[in-house]
Amino acid sequence: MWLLLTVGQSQRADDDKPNIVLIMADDLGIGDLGCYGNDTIRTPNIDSLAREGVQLTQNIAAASLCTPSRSAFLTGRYPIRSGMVSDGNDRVILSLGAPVGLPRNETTFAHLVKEQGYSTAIIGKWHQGLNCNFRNDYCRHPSHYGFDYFYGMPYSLYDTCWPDPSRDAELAISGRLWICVQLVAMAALTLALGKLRRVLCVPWALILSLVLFILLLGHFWLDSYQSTLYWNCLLMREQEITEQPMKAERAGSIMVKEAISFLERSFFIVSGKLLAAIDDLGLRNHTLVYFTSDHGGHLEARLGHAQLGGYNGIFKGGKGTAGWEGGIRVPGLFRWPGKLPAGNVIDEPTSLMDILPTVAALTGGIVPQDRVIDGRNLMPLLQGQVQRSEHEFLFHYCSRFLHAARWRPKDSDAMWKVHYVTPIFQPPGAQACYETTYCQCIGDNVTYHDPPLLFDLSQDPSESTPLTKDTEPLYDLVIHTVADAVKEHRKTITQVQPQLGPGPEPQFVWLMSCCGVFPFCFCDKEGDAMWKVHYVTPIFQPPGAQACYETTYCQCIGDNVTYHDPPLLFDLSQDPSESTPLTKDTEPLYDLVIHTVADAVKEHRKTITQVQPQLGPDRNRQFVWLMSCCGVFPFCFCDKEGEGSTRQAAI
Ligand SMILES: [Ca+2]
Repeated sequence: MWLLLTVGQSQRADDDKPNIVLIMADDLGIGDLGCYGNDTIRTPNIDSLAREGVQLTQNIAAASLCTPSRSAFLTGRYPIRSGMVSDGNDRVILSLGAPVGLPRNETTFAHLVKEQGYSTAIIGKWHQGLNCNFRNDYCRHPSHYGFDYFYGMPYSLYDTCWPDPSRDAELAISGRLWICVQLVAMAALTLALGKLRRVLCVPWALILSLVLFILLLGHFWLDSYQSTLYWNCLLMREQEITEQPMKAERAGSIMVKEAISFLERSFFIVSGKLLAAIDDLGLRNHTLVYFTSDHGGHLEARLGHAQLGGYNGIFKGGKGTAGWEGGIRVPGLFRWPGKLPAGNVIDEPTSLMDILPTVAALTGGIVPQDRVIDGRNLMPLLQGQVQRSEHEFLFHYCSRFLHAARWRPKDSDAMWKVHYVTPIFQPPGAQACYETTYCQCIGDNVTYHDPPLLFDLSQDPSESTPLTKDTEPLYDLVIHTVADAVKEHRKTITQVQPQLGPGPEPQFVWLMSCCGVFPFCFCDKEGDAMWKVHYVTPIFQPPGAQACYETTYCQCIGDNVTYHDPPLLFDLSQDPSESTPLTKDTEPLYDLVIHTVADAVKEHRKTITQVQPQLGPDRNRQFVWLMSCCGVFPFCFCDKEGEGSTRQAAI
């Protein structure tokens, strides 16, 4: 699932101020991409960015989970500075009913470029909060953070948002429970009225027990109804909910369409996928494209033995592990033809927080001066003007707890990494935290290291063998230098109110977004129709069958087909099994669709040239002199295969 952050200029860009397209994948592991060494998954479009631009091999997310990583990406600041952390193990916003999110006084890169006259849009996942005091107040909507346009998920794409056959039964039961509640309520009401009017002779105990039964059923119904699926899995366009619950399986394609559509509105593009669309408009040389992921792949996301959550290559850990590279080392690709050298690979440490100052430098935006910005302008490094990253130190937080730090000395090729806290992988022997779904930050599931663990990533990128005083002469120097840097860094941290945790955030039912009349929140305004028009259909036989059993195959013309005038119409997005034809009464677009498709058929027919059919009546005649023969006709028998190859074929 992609997050597409598109920031475009309202007019055709001049050379100095490019259009900017930032693409952030969700949970994509660095090992998932061909340009980072994956040889089983084909990622040609992303690989082309590496080929035509600059590839960062040590691009670091500021956190290993969605909410804080994205906060840091947007603001150029460690999440601890904006309060997008907790005092416990809870690190993401867990519900749209929680009155938390990115504080409004934070400045995002969208704010900066908007001030410079850019049009800005965010398409995809937000996950930075939504409401503050009441339903649909949208106090933390992207529109308050510099984005002119928003389409996507205000929350996230949790497992519960995906169609899950194992949930079908639960959802069906929920629906039936609601019917039961209504039926029993009607029965109780009828009995009570009958008793009061002295028409029925039933004991009050029975009526009372029915009422208790209703309350019980209602409780179960509400319980299932309050699930994430209904309250958190939804799509919005600007400030309107367009789909609740969201249909996750089609959300990805809608996002891409929306991203292109935003470019179209800004640049009059007519067709093509996102990158192709940029090329189509001739904006290739005027557009900076950045590709990254919010953190490493989710190792614990598995179905049986099948890995679902991404691959982090040689790096240890994944989504949720704050210190190990697998959680925080992400792809980093920049393309700006003519301005950035093609095919350049940079092994210096860079951060997702660098985007804000980089974008500011490119657009003339002014980086906020009243707060600490942790990111650095990457342009000198990307353009080859400097060889070294400005990040001598980077700090790796788990929530508000510092787990590790890296040091890139200015005068050596070493890449030191010091771990103060590491998660305990479970079960024993595992390489991830399968028992807790995500690795944790504090408590019994982590190990506190004193002395700290030390690695040199330039020699041991997979952090397999900690260095000691015996194996590394610089051990003491490195440990002390990094400890001093941590101390200095901590002095720059101002205490702010944590937005998250500890413990599950309070969820308020009056904050839950709703596209109908609460609690009946269902809508689908996406209009992602897939029309299908049938002019001729085969007649299934025998009557009542669902195939052509009497003719072996269904036929094309003649008595065994039905000619439809008017044609049959279905919307496959709503009725994929083509069970109920739409009519003028049931589908307002009926005429429009029928005529549009008829026109398309007419145009298509114009492209068909009459040629002699190869098949069909009389064409399938058989001539004995055309029959192949391995012997002397008509004695055509042979077997030159041998048993071995037969056996092989059987395998
Ligand atoms: Ca994520």
